[in-house]
Amino acid sequence: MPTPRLVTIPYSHYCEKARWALERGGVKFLEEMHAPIFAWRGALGAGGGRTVPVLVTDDGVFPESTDVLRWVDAHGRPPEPYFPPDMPEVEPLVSMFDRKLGPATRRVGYFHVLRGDPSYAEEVLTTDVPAWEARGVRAFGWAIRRAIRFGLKIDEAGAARSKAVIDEVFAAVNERLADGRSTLAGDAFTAADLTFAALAGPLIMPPAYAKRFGGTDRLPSPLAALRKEALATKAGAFAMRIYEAYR
Ligand SMILES: N[C@@H](CCC(=O)N[C@@H](CS)C(=O)NCC(=O)O)C(=O)O
Repeated sequence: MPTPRLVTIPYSHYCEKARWALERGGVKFLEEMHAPIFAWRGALGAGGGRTVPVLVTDDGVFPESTDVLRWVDAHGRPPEPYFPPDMPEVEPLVSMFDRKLGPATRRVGYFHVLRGDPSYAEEVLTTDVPAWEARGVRAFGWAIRRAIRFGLKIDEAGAARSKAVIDEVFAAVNERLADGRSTLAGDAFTAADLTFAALAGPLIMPPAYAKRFGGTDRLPSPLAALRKEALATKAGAFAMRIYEAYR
């Protein structure tokens, strides 16, 4: 079969979720990386919607990160299935993280990256993307940052609301972990663990993901403070442990 192609924004946590699932599933794929805004063209051109990741394979186009995990279950060799048929609790957990946690950590992450040093923001936005897109981001940096802020409703009030959503999701995860379990559903690593850890990424910044932000030492200080606070929670420490054990 032709090599599957994954269209991404390199630092996107939904893209990290798909990349992690494919790599762990032993799938060889090509990653086509774009800067934000420029990614619309890549995603639509691949047959997806406006968002990334989009996985393009022989047997279809998958424009949702969770569908990428399902595709890997069917076509890859993950050490354990992401959606075990006998664990119905995995699906609603993944869906809750996709709907609530992902948008919330993205807004908080963008809020702090975009309002800090513009050259740092530019570096995050352009690392690993085609040279012409990077030139475009540099030339129209202010307009691109404004478009992201506008498109994703990134402002002080939005970031505060999103932080409250993160706290709510973390509280639900803390509660789930209270019985001492080592993974979220049953005793096996599943899509629920992978999705929680990947989508908590912009806050938890495990080193394997933080490299997309220049490493944990270069995080804007308010984001570094939120990271410290999150890592002190059971859920935050859990996300880090999942990264270390399964990424
Ligand atoms: N439900 C989608 C969400 C993906 C998503 O929101 N991707 C963001 C990057 S983190 C994106 O492409 N945003 C571009 C836009 O909204 O215009 C999934 O799970 O794949």
